[in-house]
Amino acid sequence: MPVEELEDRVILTDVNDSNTKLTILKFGATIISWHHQGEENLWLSKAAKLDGSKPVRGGIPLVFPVFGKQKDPNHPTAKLPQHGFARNNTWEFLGQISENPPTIQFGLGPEQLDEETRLKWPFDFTLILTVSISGDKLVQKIEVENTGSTPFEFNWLFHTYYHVEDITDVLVNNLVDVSCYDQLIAEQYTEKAPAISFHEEFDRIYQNVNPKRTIQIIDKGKVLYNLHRTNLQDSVVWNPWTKKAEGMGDFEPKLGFHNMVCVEPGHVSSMVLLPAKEKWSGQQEIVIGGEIKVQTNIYE
Ligand code: TA6
Repeated sequence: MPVEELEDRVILTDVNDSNTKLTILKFGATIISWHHQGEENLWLSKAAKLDGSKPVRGGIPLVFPVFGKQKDPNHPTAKLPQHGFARNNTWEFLGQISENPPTIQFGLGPEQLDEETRLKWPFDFTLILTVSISGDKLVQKIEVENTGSTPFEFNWLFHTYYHVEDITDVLVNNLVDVSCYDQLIAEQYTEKAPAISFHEEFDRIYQNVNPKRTIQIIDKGKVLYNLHRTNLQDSVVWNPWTKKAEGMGDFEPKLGFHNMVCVEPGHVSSMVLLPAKEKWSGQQEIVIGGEIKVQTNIYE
């Protein structure tokens, strides 16, 4: 059965392989599991709350309308919690829109937010998340509609936690020569590493990454994941390492940072301005395996 709706989650199964499937929690419309031929591709904390008491630690949380905490105290998103409210509310399951690949949708609007959140961010909007699974490919598309009469600004980001064997063997490539903001040292610079490696806490926002670049997550010379982006100009790369992992109560096991890397496409280095009655959309497409592709700025 390609689509199975349970009380708190939906299971989406590949039409050609019952061991290739997604589990999407209605809370946050968070993908908490991606099995490909039985192998899990996402990292989920053993202490992740799946009961709606807090955003899920792991899988693919959705960040809207603000990434991180808004630095401008006068901005309409300034009163919202870190990473906004999309990951922290239950979305409505809208059903299946396509048979092959099996494709489903979830929706979020002001009517699903509590009064406090609506007062903090008093805009009329609709979010429609479209999710599909097919063979070695997972596709997530977000559509943001301003259904009100005043423009609003927002960030969007797919906060993807990839599963890896050991972070110290992992490389993330094709971000060389890209401008980035290093959140750890609050500095802006150009990435000069041909491929990123990890040996300490890592938290960088790569800005305006050419859409022709495929960001690859490579483990011991083998491509694990290829990230293709549509209209998502930025990508955050994050690993909390020891200290940050210890500081997160819902991050378990504490050494689990060895088994995960976040590569998070979005529009976060600036705010998207959405005029009244207009729509914006962005998509991430993740494909498993394939060959290493070395792309440099000759593509720009
Ligand atoms: O995406 C990276 C990041 O912004 C890090 O700075 C860290 O805060 C991470 O998100 C997790 O944030 P969370 O609110 O889920 O603990």
